[in-house]
Amino acid sequence: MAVARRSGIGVVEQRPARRAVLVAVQDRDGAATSPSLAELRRLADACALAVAGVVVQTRARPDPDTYLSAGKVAELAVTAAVVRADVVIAEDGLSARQTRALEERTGVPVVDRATLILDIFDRHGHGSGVAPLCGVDRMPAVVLAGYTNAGKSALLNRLSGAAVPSTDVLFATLDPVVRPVRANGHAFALADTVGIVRHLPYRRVPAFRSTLDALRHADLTLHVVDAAAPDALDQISAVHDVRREIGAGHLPELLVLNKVDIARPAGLTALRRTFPDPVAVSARTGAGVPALLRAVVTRLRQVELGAVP
Ligand SMILES: Nc1nc2c(ncn2[C@@H]2O[C@H](COP(=O)(O)OP(=O)(O)OP(=O)(O)O)[C@@H](O)[C@H]2O)c(=O)[nH]1
Ligand SMILES: [Mg+2]
Repeated sequence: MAVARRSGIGVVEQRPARRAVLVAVQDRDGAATSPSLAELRRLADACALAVAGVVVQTRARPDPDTYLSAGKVAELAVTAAVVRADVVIAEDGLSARQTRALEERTGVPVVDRATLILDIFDRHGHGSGVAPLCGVDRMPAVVLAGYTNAGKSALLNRLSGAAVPSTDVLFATLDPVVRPVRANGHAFALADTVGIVRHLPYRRVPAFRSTLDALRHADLTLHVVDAAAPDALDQISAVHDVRREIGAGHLPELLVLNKVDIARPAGLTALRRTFPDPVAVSARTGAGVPALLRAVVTRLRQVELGAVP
């Protein structure tokens, strides 16, 4: 892939994909590290958009009317024109007024990070209320779901090489992420989600909203189970209850027995007896991961979305 650099407008990748310009407002600390801008790049990648330019403004908070200052809006408009951008993607959530202001001044559709994530999960491009960005290039959406502490984030890291915090704390993940994964000639978008626990009114907890959306729109759910937990069977039931409750019970699910490095053989046998076709892995050691990727690709083919050019 040819890569060219032009001063002031970031990296221009020359390939036949739709082009996006990323735009962000960051305080001084954020500008130095910018993990969420790196994530926005990966999201654009998951959506088969080429990042053709990046415009960052250093200021305490976004302008309530125009998101950026007048000078930066002008820079964004020039950048979008120079790279012939198909879309501008903002790191922050945008109000309708900010979106309109940026679209008027750049002449290019403007979306925010949340819309991009919804688009990745929206098979038909209707849910987010905008024209689909991912369109025919959309990758299948695979969701890591499961009881809290099962190892979802650890598995996302293992499968995608990403650095998502994975710690022995309940609800370690409260800001779920999506990463592109390429395996065996196929590509899919893999999403982490917030862990499920028993007896929670999910619909009323805002932090769960994106998890519930992801579960409802997934092409395939990887139901991650802590196979070392003494109550693993109950945890599986709790997750199945939630899936049913939100109307996602009938969608394709692959059961992934995680932590096989520390699970007791008797516990594994009991799980295998109850669930016929699980894949056993260890996110920690990597055992079983190639078989898991093969199983994901096979299941995606079965749901007729696996073949990504
Ligand atoms: N031994 C072992 N530990 C694991 C494995 N996978 C994850 N863990 C540990 O289990 C704990 C929970 O892992 P996470 O990846 O944070 O679990 P999660 O499902 O994302 O948890 P929440 O986001 O809180 O719902 C961490 O201490 C991990 O290091 C594994 O395969 N083997
Ligand atoms: Mg997590």
